[in-house]
Amino acid sequence: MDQLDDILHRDIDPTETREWIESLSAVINHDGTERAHYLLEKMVDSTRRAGGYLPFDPTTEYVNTIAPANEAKMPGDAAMEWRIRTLIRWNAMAMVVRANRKPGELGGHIASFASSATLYDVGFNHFWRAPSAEHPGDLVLHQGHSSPGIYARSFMEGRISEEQLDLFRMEVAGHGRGLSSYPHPWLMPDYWQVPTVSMGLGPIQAIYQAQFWKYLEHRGLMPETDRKIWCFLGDGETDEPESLGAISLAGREGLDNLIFVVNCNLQRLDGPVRGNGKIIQELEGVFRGAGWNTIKVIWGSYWDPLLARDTTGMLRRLMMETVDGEYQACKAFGGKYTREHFFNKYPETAQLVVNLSDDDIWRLNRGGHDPHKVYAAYHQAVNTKGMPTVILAKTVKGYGMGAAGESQNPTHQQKKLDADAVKYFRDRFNIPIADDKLADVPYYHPGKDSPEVQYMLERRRALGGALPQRRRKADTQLKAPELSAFEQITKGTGEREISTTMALVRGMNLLLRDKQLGERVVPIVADEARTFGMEGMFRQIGIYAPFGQKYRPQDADQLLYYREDRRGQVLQEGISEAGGMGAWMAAATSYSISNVPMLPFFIYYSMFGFQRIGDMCWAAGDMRARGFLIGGTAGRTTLNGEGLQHEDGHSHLMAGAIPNVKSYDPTFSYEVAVILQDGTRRMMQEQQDIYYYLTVMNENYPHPDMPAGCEEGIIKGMYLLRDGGVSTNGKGKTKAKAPCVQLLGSGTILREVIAAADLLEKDFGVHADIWSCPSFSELRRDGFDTERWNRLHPEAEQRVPYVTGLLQDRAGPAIAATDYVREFADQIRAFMPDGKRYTVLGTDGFGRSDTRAHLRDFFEVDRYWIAHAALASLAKDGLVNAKDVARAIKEYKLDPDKPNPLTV
Ligand SMILES: Cc1ncc(C[n+]2csc(CCOP(=O)(O)OP(=O)(O)O)c2C)c(N)n1
Ligand SMILES: [Mg+2]
Repeated sequence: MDQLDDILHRDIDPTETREWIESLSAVINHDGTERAHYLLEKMVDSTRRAGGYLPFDPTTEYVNTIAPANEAKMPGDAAMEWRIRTLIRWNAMAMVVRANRKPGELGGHIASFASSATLYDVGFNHFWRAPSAEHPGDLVLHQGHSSPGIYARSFMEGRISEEQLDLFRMEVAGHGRGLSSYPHPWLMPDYWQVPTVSMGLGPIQAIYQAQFWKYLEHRGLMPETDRKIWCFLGDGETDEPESLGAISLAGREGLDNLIFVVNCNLQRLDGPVRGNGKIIQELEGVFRGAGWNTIKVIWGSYWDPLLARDTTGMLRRLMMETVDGEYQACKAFGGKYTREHFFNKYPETAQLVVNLSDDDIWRLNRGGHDPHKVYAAYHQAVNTKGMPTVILAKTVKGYGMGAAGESQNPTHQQKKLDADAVKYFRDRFNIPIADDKLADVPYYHPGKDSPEVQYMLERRRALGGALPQRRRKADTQLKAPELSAFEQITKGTGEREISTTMALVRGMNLLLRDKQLGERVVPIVADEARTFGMEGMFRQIGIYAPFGQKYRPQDADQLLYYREDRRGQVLQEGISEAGGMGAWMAAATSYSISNVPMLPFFIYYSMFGFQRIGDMCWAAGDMRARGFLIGGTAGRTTLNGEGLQHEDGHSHLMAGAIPNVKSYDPTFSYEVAVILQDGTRRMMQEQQDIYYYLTVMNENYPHPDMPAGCEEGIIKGMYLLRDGGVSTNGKGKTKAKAPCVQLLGSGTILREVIAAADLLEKDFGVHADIWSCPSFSELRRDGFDTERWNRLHPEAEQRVPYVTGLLQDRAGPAIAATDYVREFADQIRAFMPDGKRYTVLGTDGFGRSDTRAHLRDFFEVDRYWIAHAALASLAKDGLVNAKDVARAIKEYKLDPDKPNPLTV
């Protein structure tokens, strides 16, 4: 590498070099840059053919991509915008400092927005359109911890009051008027659109939002416009795999509706991002390689004359050689230091600044702080066709904070400025607040009639209105089909065996045939459509391919061939669950972001959902996504051969932790139908901000007809599937003489429960009621809610939790078994009627590959283990003898010395 560097940077014949450059300039002047490019490519090719080794170099010089002569000129009043920006800077700082002078450790960030204020300002003043009658609006994803700057602008615009600024991070005390720490649509549903603060989730979402917009346009569901998605991210944030992991998709699909702005302040939380390298160069290489238009905004206008005078190329060389750690030090230590440690490295560069004072050197600004440079970059970005754009803007972390934080390693967490630091800030930005008022760090508002505010408002009016703003509901309300439309899956299958996955896919197909909803259904897969029997959709509705199908598919002669289409409806995201989830989130929030409600289904291996992309699932709840997540091949023993990494036994616990997720583990096809219908009604028709998680399985078995009147129980999470005739009239007394049990189950293990009931009856004369429990999680929510209400209303008539109500007149202990860990079914323990013993079986432990029968024996959830657990429970209640339990162990060949599956 060093040798190569040497060859590239050593000039053995500067005269010859100059001649070549001059020839090239002549070509550019005469025939334009494209001709020059063509000639260069030819020359590179000839050199290669002559045997020359020309390594791929994805980076360009460490200077601005747009030469000064090619910069679009910023319209408007730059001095006025500077003034507005200083006031926003001040108020953003003040809200954090004031919050942290109160008791309560509220936190907040100053340094991040300080570095990106200009990047936001230019966008707000000149580029970002709000939704209006004329335009559907752009989407801006803000860096989460820059939120104070966004609030400060809204304050200036009169959208947020001073009282609210003082309620920053005080959302409980604020009673709905508080300002959330970061962008959270859940907490500020009229304001924030996309949660971004979990690093990496902003960028990946932006990419899939952009893809989804093209999808909507190509499918004719949204008119083609010049709408853009602007995603702001930190340079440190690019280390997250989610930030860069999907950029090649954006390049491949030519997402020219997408603009990334990477705020390259060279620092993250602990220290420099690439102290020993240059993050901007690294990112340039990565993005260019992925097919992005890459615009570096490194140097501000004050550098232009210096660069123009750099005839020896030594300044450029110095710029390239200097690492980020050193650049950071220059901004931390000032002009004198910069002269000594930077410019004085070479006589040629020292000479360039000989006439500049140290203060002048200090004022040599970075590109991201120069609105003119930023404007030129944005202008080029919005006019770029056929590819996404990334703007790599070099900034200073803690810009304007002086000794309190500017370019200091710990600046990220600086939130308690002392009197000197506040005074410095005021002086630095000329804020008209008198010395004797400074102690309180008061907000500054110039008045709604002031030229500053009038200017801001005029700019926003011209761009369609205020931002950020979020739409709560789509204008179109889509009607869900009645349950009768799902007759194909509410009717039993007779002898025929199918899986719940097949039932689900049939249900989706029924929705696809719905006149109004059909085109709104978005099936999303991450290279597993065949796994779930969805390949029929390839042909039927096509796979979305932005450029159509340019080849004859291998299986073209088959009925269900692999059909790609510009108007295709299936989103095939390849092997990327994060991608599938990103696409799902885009579709699931389309009602809000584009006023186009869609009904997405993302179907994936359940193990690779909430566990692998759980933070996106959480963000989806925050952003009020609406749609179905389908955990396929679910169940630790039902997915059998795939083993430890595939067999899911805990996704329901994770789903249940997200407040607005409704999760279900159905057993029978009619249960799937009821959940699908109810979910569609609630999300599409009533526009409730909830989403669904369903596990479906790949075990085939016959499905019965839907029993009358079970719908409500399915939705609430539990209903009586088979009445064993053991209900009591009085409390705790059974009419039947024989011992009785209550058996509960969900998913495929419910079938083992049913078989266990038969064994108990046949072998031990024990009667059983059988309960199907499609949602232990919903039961738990109801139970705790009721319990809480009762506690708070001690004198009112006490309410009965749903589970309690169902079981209180039923005799015998309760036993539950599922294909998930014990905690899953254990969630309802607190709501067992008084005195009712509750035993839970589950699949705690690492999965492994084997047959279903072996696995269910191993995890102790098959019919024999369930029957045995029922007998053991009855014995504890004194309703059978220990001998009966021992007989079960013997007859069912259960090994008492078998190790606990949790431990092996
Ligand atoms: C997934 C995740 N990990 C860690 C954090 C904590 N965190 C918040 S901001 C930050 C540093 C951000 O640095 P950078 O992306 O460079 O942004 P800057 O503030 O410098 O603009 C960290 C580590 C987080 N928010 N999300
Ligand atoms: Mg940073």
